[in-house]
Amino acid sequence: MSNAVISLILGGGSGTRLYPLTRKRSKPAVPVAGKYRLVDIPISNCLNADMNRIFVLTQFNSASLNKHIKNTYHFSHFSKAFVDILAAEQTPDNPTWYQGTADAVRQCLHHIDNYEFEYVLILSGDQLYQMDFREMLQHHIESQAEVSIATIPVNAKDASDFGILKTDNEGLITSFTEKPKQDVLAPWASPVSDEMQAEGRIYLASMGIYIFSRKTLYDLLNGQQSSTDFGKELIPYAINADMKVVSYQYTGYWTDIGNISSFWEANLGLTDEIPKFNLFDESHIIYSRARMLPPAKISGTLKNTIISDGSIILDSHLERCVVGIRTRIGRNSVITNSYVMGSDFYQTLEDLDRAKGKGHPPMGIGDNCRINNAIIDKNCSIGNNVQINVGDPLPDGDHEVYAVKDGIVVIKNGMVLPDGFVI
Ligand code: ADQ
Ligand code: ADP
Repeated sequence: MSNAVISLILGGGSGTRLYPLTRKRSKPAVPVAGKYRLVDIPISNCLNADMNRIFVLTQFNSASLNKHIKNTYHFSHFSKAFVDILAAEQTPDNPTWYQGTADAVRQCLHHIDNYEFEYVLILSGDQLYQMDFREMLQHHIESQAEVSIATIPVNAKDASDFGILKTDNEGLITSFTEKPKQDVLAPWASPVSDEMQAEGRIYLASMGIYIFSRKTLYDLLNGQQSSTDFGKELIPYAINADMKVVSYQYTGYWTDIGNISSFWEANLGLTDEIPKFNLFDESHIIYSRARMLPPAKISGTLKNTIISDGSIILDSHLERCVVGIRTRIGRNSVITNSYVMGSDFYQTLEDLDRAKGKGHPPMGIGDNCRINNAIIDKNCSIGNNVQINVGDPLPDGDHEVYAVKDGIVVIKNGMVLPDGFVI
């Protein structure tokens, strides 16, 4: 049945919630877990389910996304598999960017028209989870659904960030409200298992993962031309129009990583002794670019820390950190609760001389630094004796070399922090 599916990954709108990580790249290209990009997560879930005809819909077509997809997802000439990027494009009929998730899919329909498929799997590009979409498809077929929505129980605090729904005893969705405010939440509680009840997870949330039967998707998108968003308009419309919209309840780990604090937490969660998201599961491989980097070389001390290929860590101490590819860290630095994304390339001796001539430190992190609760974007040069976020809590704000969001300092891509810089 997997051959009957086309997958569409919603790669992101303006990307403001992940700013400044999306300052120079589209959201799907944001590095995650040291060596992957956000888009690798939904693509890998599709490939693991043998659903290997995949489009990534993105608002802008950054060079790094293109390059990553082109360099990573190669398939045999004998298969029909592909991963293609569809960037918002101006056409004579459509002079605008994607106006929302449903509009993005509507504007791409002409690209998928000519393929053979019966179902369209629509995925968000900013979630961390390992789900077998074959089970969801099976459920969609067996329940003769027109639309299936993957759902998960959440607590009251989180419920306002999601589409919340209610079902009948057969799992048919009877009502849906997009991101309800806290004061109107109470009537939206659903019966859940004892375990979920004990955790206060009594609201059934949409995971933003949909399967549409082909005709249903075309009818809805063509019939409701003014609907631009799935959660806000099209899904509530389909339910109110008595279409068969079914809940597929998921019980595994799933988290939305659409903003800086959830992104930071999800990455650092990977350093737990038994992480909720399992990078080591051979039946759910997360694919990424094979880079032929040398192994990491470490002479410091590490606690609950992930180190990616090609890194060089001298005598420093790291605790609860994710360290990305090609990271260089000097001596006597202490880094805690941070995601250091690493570098896209190694500096040559000539590069280093040139940088020195400009008074710039080498790429990576120097000696005697103290860094806490931070995300260091790629290709940053952080000098010696730099302190980041080790003093009083910092207010949110956007500055030239960094931004603070929810108390987390994000050093922008490629920035240079001279010796002694304090944030
Ligand atoms: P949100 O995630 O808040 O809620 P939205 O901002 O529409 O919804 O994003 C869904 C996905 O589409 C994200 O991956 C986003 O980056 C991407 N996206 C948004 N606009 C886009 C555009 N113009 N072009 C391409 N991609 C775009 C949705 C549902 C909720 C549900 C949550 C679960 O609306 O009902 O609970 O997902 O996370
Ligand atoms: P990865 O997948 O390893 O993160 P990408 O190929 O997506 O890497 O990005 C690497 C980026 O770094 C590319 O844009 C590449 O052109 C750039 N790059 C590689 N070497 C250098 C260099 N010496 N100086 C500047 N940019 C470089």
